[in-house]
Amino acid sequence: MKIKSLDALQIFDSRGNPTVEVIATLEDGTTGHGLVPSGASTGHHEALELRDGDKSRFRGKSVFKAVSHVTGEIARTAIGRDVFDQAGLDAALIALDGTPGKSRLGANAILGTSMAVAQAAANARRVPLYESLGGGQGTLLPLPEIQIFGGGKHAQGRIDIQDFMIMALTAQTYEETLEVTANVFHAAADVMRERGLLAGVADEGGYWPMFDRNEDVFDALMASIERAGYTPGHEVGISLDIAATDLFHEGHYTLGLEQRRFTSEQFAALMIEWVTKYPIVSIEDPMAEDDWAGWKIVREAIGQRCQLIGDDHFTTNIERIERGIVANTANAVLIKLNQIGTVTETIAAIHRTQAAGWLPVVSARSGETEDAFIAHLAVATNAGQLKVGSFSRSERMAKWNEVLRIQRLLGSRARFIGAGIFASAGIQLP
Ligand code: 2PG
Ligand code: MG
Repeated sequence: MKIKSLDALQIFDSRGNPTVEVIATLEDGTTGHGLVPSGASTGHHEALELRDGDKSRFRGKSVFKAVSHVTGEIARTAIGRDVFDQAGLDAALIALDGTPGKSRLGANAILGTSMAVAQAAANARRVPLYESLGGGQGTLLPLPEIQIFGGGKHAQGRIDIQDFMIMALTAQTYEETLEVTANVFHAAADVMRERGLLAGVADEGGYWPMFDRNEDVFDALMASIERAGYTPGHEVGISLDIAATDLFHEGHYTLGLEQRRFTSEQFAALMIEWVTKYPIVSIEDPMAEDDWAGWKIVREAIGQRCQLIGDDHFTTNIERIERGIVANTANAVLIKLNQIGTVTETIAAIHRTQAAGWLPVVSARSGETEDAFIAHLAVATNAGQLKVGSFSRSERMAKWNEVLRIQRLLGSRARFIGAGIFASAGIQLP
């Protein structure tokens, strides 16, 4: 089955910023859409998101050039190719671009095409996307990591730490993880209201962080977990994304809210102290992207008892993941399609992570769309974990809900191991 045409348009993400949608049409009329997400706390090693930079239009953020690359050069390369040869198409797009960071055509143009073709292939096979992407091997429903408070760049720097999330540790089913989360999410609103701190939500749907100190969030989070009827550290664990790259300037880490400054060793010590003090089961980007020595300190101290996820540290880039595996800097990898820019490279990054005995965590971006591709990607690859932001706003709920639908489609083939995924990477939660 051949690709007959590619079309593209500028659409808008959950922050109201322009992004790319690609529509692939096959010779029998089957179509597939690819909607590209966009980050705010981006790593320097990510593939390039091409924006026009014309300040008179969409504050410089329009993506008309990327759109025209899809309908021009990219279409000429893709048309006539076999829709089922995703690897061949993605390799051809990488070669056509010719730069290491997909900066000529734009990773948004390339990824939109790659996703649209993957979806068209599933539609042509008349199977769900997870089935098509995973060759029928994907059956594991993910354990969600769900945000309760959003900070950092997703809350205009109101507090320094970016994501305060929960994980339902004793849930026996995917539905139960959502029930636990819904209870904690709504209890958190009650707690914030009573404290006079309720002020809407941040970019990913978690509560706006009206706190005086970063550590005050732990108190509010534990109170919310307890209010919902659970014991922190037993039914519900805390998960953080420090997004430490954003806190690292000129060789030092800074918590601006408290006007505290740290060396790498001191900041690593703070991360280790928090894991000792609070029921934290997972930390993403505890150290800045290129602070390999800092990562090693944290990994050696707490890597046996806590998931340590590299996001900016790895940028879904297999070369950086390889280097991390050799240096033993983490035990998990955040997986974001648009950090690397093709479906094939993303799946290869997941497989490399799994082959090392590490854990992949499939993730949304802070700027999202209504597309639920990542829910299928998580199941297709048996990744075991999914991070989509909070438990409000439809661009987030679209993904959580899609997993429910996938579960229905899988029927008795669906598997759920929940927090059992940690043990599979040798992580023993205390
Ligand atoms: C992250 C993501 C999602 P962004 O840091 O993990 O929370 O944020 O998309 O802004 O990089
Ligand atoms: Mg992150």
